[in-house]
Amino acid sequence: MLNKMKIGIVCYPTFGGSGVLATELGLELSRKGHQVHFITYTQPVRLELLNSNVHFHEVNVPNYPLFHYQPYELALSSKLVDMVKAHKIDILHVHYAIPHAYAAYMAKKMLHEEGIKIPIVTTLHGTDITLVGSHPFYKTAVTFSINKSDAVTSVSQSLKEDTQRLFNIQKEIKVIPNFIDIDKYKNNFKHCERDLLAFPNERVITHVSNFRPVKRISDVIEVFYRVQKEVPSKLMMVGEGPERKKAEQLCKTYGIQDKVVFLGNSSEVNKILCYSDLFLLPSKTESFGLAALEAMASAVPVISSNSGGIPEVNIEGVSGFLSPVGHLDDMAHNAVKIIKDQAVLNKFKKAAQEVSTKFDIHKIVPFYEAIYEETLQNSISI
Ligand code: GMT
Repeated sequence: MLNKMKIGIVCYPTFGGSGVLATELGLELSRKGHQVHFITYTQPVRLELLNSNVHFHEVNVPNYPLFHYQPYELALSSKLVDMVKAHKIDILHVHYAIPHAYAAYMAKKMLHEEGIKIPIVTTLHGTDITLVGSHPFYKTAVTFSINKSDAVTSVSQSLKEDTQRLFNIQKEIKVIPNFIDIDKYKNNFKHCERDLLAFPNERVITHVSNFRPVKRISDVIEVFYRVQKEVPSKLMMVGEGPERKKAEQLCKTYGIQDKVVFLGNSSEVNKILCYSDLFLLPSKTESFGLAALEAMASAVPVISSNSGGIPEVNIEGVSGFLSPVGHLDDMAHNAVKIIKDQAVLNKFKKAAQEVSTKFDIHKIVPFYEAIYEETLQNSISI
């Protein structure tokens, strides 16, 4: 029987995968009876249910003309100290190393001065390691704060290996894969308005991301352009980000703007996935690919690149197909193979959903609880 804990969660509250994962984790922990405190600069997007076990504490960074850069780490570490003391938080779980692990370590040191012990669990999500964290401007501080965490987890084996390759890490890194609440994605939208978006003879292809260069948004359009020439289809582009304009322009260049719908950020991703036949994720790198897992849980097969941790989620020939980054003809060929024949599509849909059950919230969250328990035990005995 696990003890009920008071857990502080620090994350990016936006539409990114790490924030979504952290929020879903906090909500599930609260349902299991733990008291969860989200400490972040705005209320996380998926945090809708404030209840007696879920609390949100906003980090404010006051503007001051002298500052060219606002010192968020400073405000966050002060807030962490105050919240740990005010709510007697047992453990801090920080998602995304930069700057959360660093700010948490500062808070830990400040609390130590007052005789308060607070262990820190850091979860590495991907870009904090592969894209941003390994930049020479950040690397020293990122290495330091990972090594100073009491426990470190990564969302895939691939990310663990990347971290060990790119940084001098002495700490053990435990792999705890991302998860989703499978029940939320079981098709409850049988009568969804598919007809509003596509004709009955058309397939619906979907992409969901933050439209950053790492997602290779133009590859999504390129693959779709090839596919729709062979199978009548519509493309749903869900999300916002710097590559959106370029993608819209590419659609115009190809004359397919009437077949591609840019939906912006949506809080109804599961509804959109419910009427999708195929999901595209051609990313340059992806530590896990939470968006692909959400698609699979909705019985949507995935055409993806084979980079990073994606092969740990999307299983070749079962839940979809994987190609080397930028192999657009191969991706399009595989996509057509899945969607052109209803029987084949049905087989992939079923298999994708089956694979996704491995990552169900009820199977994965106990691993985090075990890490908290173990970390707390170790910190008491030190
Ligand atoms: O995908 C992004 O660019 C956002 C980023 C984030 O931190 O929110 O996502 C990363 O973390 C997700 C949750 O663990 C993973 O599913 C994504 O694969 C990972 N993104 C990359 O590695 C590019």
